[in-house]
Amino acid sequence: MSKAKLVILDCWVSPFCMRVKIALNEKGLEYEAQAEDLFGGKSELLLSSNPIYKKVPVFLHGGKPLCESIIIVNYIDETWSSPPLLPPCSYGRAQARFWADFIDKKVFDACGNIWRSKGEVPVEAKKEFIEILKQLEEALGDKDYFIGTTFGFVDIILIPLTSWFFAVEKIGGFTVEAECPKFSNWMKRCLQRESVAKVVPPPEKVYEFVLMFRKMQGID
Ligand code: GS8
Repeated sequence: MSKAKLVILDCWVSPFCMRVKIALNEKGLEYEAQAEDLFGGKSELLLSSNPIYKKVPVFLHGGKPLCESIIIVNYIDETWSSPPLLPPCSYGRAQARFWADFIDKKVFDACGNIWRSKGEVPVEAKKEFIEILKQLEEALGDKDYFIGTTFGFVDIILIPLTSWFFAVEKIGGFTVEAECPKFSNWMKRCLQRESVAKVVPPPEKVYEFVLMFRKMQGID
């Protein structure tokens, strides 16, 4: 096992950074989270470690940078094998990666189409968001977690995004619990885990951030 220093270039409200921190917590690893000021000015370290996208998270393993949250979580799982986040068989791993990719392509943008909207939230935006959650709910089925019986890769990729759902619900005028009760129960189950609870901010704080961001962008 490697003992090199672990650093994450972080932003508390970023669901992508939360993924990396949850994965590190699941592995029981010590790390340093260095807060980036994404509005005021990014650090030289961020700009030099992620010159392509200039985004957080960046994960530095003994000073060597890695970018893109899903790639980082995969790397963490490969480097520190216990407990495993991905299933043991290649078919299970491929399924987990399919859902992680689906979540990345769909959920954040669908949230944004609601919380960024000016005036009345378009009915189609709400419909699309609920539709995506229903697809995820179907994939979850009667299981406690997405792939397998234990909390793992897909749960880590998805749960941070739900910290923005309260803001989405307030602005969109609906509740996830009423629309997707099984999904909502999965959320509650995951949020009780220590690795997650330590990292995911209170939804009201994210809502305040969203309201501030809307003002900054001239939406309100
Ligand atoms: C997304 C990272 C990202 O959007 C990943 O790591 O999975 N696909 C990437 N990071 C945002 C903060 S969260 O919205 C960011 O760093 N934004 C700063 C910027 O765009 O300048």
